Amino acid sequence: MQLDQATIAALAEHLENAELNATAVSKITDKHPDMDWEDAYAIQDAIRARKEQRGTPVSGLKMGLTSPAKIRQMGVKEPIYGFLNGLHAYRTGATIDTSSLIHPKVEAEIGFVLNRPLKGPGCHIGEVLAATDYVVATVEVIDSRYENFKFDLKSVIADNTSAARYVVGDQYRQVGGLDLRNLGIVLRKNGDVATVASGAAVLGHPAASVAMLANMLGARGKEIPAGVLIMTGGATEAIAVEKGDRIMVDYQWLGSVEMQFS
Ligand code: 0L1
Ligand code: MG
Repeated sequence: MQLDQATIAALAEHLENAELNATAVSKITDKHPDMDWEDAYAIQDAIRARKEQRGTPVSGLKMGLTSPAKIRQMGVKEPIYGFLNGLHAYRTGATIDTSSLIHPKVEAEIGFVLNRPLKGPGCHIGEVLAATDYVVATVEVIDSRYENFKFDLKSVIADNTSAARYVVGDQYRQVGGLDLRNLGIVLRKNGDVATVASGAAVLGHPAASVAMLANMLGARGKEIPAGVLIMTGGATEAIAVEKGDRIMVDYQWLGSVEMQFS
């Protein structure tokens, strides 16, 4: 690690305040160009600890940058992970207030819930599918705390991978007999098709994203707990939204997820 504990704590407070005040800041590597991957995840962990100390529940985990569409859009290449804030969970049909967000975007994701914990190294798709309780359609609302969504990988890891809100569908499906690779996704904004994708867009198979998460956590001595939501990363590129927009995403076999931005 390159940063001392006081700097990590100060950067966590800086980024969390940017989130809470819905105010964009410049990317933290501008002032800390030598920070490394461990520093980046340590800042994210410190943000999580600040929230948990205030009683905020952590409701799950997320992968980011797992599809070619996202990698092309953001120009940063490696999958990364973050945590989900239980106070920011919505059900399909929800209205989401944009006044507490900076520059929100939506992306369609496939969610997994496990019936037993998974830990790497060596976790693979077969193990994930055997441990899957159900899959569910989800939409992530991301909102980078960085000006104009401009960042590098370390800055965005520290900023909890732009996690802001998420919306969950109401159909829970077991994976047996489901072809998750060929699961089609159509995202409509105000009635017009904005983007389409299939499950294979996520690392070839969305369960590969869960396996990668277990392996990334395992490398840090952690695991994926049973019973929490795991978002596998945007299959589509992220679509900008603003007050008044209506988003509807259809997922083959998993139903739809809808939301209104107010
Ligand atoms: O969930 C995501 O894919 C977000 C990854 C971070 C980059 C971004 O803000 O798009
Ligand atoms: Mg995402």
